[in-house]
Amino acid sequence: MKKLDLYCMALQDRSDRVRWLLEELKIPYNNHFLNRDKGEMNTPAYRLLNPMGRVPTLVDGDLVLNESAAICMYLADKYSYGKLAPKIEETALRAQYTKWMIWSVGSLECVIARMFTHVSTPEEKNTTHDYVKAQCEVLKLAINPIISKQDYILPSGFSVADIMLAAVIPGAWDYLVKGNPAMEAYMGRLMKRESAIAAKVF
Ligand SMILES: N[C@@H](CCC(=O)N[C@@H](CS)C(=O)NCC(=O)O)C(=O)O
Repeated sequence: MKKLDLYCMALQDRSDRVRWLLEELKIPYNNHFLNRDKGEMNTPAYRLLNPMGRVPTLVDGDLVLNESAAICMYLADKYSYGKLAPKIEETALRAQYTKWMIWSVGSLECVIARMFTHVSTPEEKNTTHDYVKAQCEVLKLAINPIISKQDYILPSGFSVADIMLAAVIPGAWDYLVKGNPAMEAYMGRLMKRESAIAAKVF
């Protein structure tokens, strides 16, 4: 099989979940590390792959894809359909899966990311952390009841939705995981996976 190409800045940016999934699927791939400070994400050649000059970008033959959640959905459908991604015909399960994939970036990561972007003064940092902490209490209302009663986010077992969640959750470890036994156990299970270790996600 021809190697896939994964563009990133480092192992622990938003390419982490894609790399973890590639390891789970045992798909051969090349990591292409781009140095933002040297302008490598701003070259005409890279802007053709990602017009925003961001990472990750996956190239699989003729397909060029951005957005980490979309890349993971694509890979799971193409290389692990019905295993790491529920089939379309499993309508209710697929709906839950899609919901968690979108939730991981659209509800969770966008909140956590504020701790990197909205912290330019000590006052702003305090306000941001208070906001993220409060939001995490709301986010826990969605996830905690589920991981308290089952090992993985879908009742069918481990899926790429767990990869997305486990890659994003540590960004707010103190607010989501610390002192939360269900989440500690959930993260413990996922952090032990050989593929996560091979991909150096944590
Ligand atoms: N929603 C996108 C976010 C992509 C993103 O913002 N990536 C960061 C690295 S983790 C980036 O490329 N930052 C460089 C920049 O914004 O200049 C995804 O999940 O792929």
